[in-house]
Amino acid sequence: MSYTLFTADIHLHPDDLHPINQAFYQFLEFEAPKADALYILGDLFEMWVGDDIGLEAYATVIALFKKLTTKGTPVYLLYGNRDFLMRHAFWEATGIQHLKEPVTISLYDQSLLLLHGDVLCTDDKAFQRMRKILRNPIIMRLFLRLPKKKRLQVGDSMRRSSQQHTQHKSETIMDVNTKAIEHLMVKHPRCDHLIHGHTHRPAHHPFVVQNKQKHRWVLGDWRPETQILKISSSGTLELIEPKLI
Ligand SMILES: [Mn+2]
Repeated sequence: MSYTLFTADIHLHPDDLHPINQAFYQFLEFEAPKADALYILGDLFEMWVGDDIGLEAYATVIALFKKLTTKGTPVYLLYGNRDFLMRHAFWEATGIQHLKEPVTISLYDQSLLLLHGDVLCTDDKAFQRMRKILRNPIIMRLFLRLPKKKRLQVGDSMRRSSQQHTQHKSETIMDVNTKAIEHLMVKHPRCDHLIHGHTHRPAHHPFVVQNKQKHRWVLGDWRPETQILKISSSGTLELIEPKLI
């Protein structure tokens, strides 16, 4: 039976020998080619501060993606809160197709709604304020014009402050907001399944909106055991741990 795979939050490290990178490379080489398609719902990279830096730093995975897409497995990706500065050279080098969130897709007769998930964390006001600034097209353009060294410095300091930020916040503040989910589902009434990552709390949450049964699937990260979503052509959805050789 054919199937499609969904993953998120791999947070690839620039060091090829990092165990997460190794696990993901194995997955791309041996598991992903068996699927009809692969969807990556954000935060594939720990940090992406420009195609000129990233394509070099992540050369191994870029080549693996190119091989996968060239051999005929479509790969789709939407931005995460860590990696939203991939531009033309990235799509070109990998053959990955860019999706803009929130995106609805139709798969094996099911209507799915996909997003990274950070926009649903509306209780974290400081995070949302920062997000708005960072995703401003003018700010992004100015940032990408900075010299390489400067971009790496800014990226590093943002990573550090994000780590501190998450250490001191309560679990509830950093989780998704129920109202935000309801609002989103009302806006997309045909979708029965919402799939996202970001919180690193893999789970299946059935819920009801306007008397209709809905499902929220949260993807896991890759630390250490991962949870990805498999949707079979028969219509079943399940969170699975990919076999890594
Ligand atoms: Mn994230």
